[in-house]
Amino acid sequence: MKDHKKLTIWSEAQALIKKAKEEGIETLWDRKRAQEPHCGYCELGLSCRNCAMGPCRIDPFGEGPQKGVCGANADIIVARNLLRMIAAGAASHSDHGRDLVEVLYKVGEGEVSGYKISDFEKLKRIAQEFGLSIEGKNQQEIAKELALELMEEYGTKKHRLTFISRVPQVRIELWEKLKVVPRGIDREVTEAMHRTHMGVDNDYISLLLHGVRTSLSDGYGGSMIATEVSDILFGTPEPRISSLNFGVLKEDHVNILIHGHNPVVSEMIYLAVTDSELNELAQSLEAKGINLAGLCCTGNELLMRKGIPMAGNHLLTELVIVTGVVDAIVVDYQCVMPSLAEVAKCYHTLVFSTSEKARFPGMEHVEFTPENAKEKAYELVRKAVKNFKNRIPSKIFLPSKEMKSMTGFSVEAILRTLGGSLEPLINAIKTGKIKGAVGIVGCNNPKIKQDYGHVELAKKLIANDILVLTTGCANVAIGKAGLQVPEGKEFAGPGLKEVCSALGIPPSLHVGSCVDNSRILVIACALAKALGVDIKDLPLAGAAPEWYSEKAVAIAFYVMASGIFTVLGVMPPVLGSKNIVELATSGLENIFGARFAVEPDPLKAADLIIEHINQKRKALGLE
Ligand code: BF8
Ligand code: SF4
Repeated sequence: MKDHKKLTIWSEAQALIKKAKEEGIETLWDRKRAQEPHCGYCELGLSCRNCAMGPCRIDPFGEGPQKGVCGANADIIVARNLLRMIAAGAASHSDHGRDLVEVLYKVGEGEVSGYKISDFEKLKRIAQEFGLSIEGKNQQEIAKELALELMEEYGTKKHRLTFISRVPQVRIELWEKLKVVPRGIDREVTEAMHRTHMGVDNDYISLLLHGVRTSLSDGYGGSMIATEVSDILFGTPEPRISSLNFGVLKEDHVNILIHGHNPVVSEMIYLAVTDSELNELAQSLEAKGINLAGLCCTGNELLMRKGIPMAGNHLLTELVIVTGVVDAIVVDYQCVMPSLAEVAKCYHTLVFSTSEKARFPGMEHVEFTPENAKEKAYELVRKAVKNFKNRIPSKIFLPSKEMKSMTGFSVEAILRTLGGSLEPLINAIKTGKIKGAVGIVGCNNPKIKQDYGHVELAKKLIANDILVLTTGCANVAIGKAGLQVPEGKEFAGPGLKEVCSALGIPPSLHVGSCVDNSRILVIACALAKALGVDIKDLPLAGAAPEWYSEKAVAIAFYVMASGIFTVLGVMPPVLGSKNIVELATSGLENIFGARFAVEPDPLKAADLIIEHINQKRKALGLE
């Protein structure tokens, strides 16, 4: 059976899976097969190990136990598990944001070399948004004061997070009524862990409302901080063309991959890779130069700001090593499979971990701090260059296909493209040239043929004149399908095609990494404010066709709570509670003006979204 063809839509990836198999390399697809069937209780959300009276499980068929030892029923257990997923996701995005805030503080203190303020205008703008006076203050002073304000967003002193003010007033009032306005980022995450301890919150609705509050502390807190501070430190992205796929690796160059999420590490590696002395060293070892490429979200960060190409998304991170031409991978944290070092052992690839909080067996740990990051980056790049000579020629196989992709659509860049205001976009929506907009976000999950969900959903939406915005791993998929270059307009319906031609933009816009979903929130808020309506009234939707991570659950919740219909391609572990399924797929509509749907078939998911957008247009009087 040619089953490698069923695992991913890309022929180059299929060829590498085949090569891995021939070379005896185990991949995530092999391990997934070994795990099947997955535990049914866990899939339904019906297992609990929150205390040592358990673990407990609820029998979904009603024959076995219906309560845990403490008396928790299916609703309570499913809700607690879901809240813990949201808390973990919000914590991950937000702790990443905190690492950036600490760098900003140290730049303000003048303690770090390598890092600097790249967008002073944005620094001033955000400082003013926080009520700071900038009069007569220099860059460093403002950076330090803003960093201290941002640290306070994580605390417990505030009535509500500062960026909540970006939200339309009607939505804030709704959140206030429901008591879901986030007060402090760490506070909501901590409270989520408290509420889910045995004997605390045992009302599934109250648990899920806190889930909403925790997710909002991510979307309008940790993630938004991560985006804004990354822009201040490393530059606000602008549209540019770069490339995607395994073909961005170069056989005659030293290839270094950066993987993870935080630009604090990858920006320093970028700095080292552009150093002339290290490039001369590479040439002296018969390489033509040093080639840097990205994986996952830290790749998206460098792609957005520096045009550094992307070798692949989540499920391709093992396969990229199988090419035999990767001289080093530098990882920070999140979505880094612990298997990478195992795969690397079979080739000459060096794998380095860099974060104090993310260790991996078999990786060499070179710890980065804001103070030593530049020096450590040079050290790692030097090691990678010297490793070029250790390549094993018989193991090299590099599928050379490379796809062009346009990137860099920050909110600022979108506004500039539109000529300074949202008016042209609003007009295009009003006239129906653009029917609506959909964020396609999130991961890969081996439960879905890799990238099939992303690509088919995006194609059908743009063919129906719906503008697509992408973040995270969805971006690589949709970019490789040719939809993120201006020529991609050929796939678009006539109205969207006309708009793309006039503006010179693709029908699907890359807005960044997963924390950059906050950019989509900013646009949605600004559109609603400009039209004088709530976000729920806009012809918008969100989709995560191949999500896998707890971060994606947090994202799904803050998108829904913002009033945006959200379609998931993979079932979350909730089917064990009829009440929660009913609430998520219909009851929420009456509370937040938005709900969830789960639809693994991307073509059917597109139909749900098109229907939803048509309804919203009708309600706005825009048929
Ligand atoms: O934050 S999309 S697999 S890389 S979780 Fe991970 Fe999912 Fe990719 Fe980025 Ni986001
Ligand atoms: Fe069992 Fe309750 Fe403990 Fe969970 S919290 S493991 S349901 S006793």
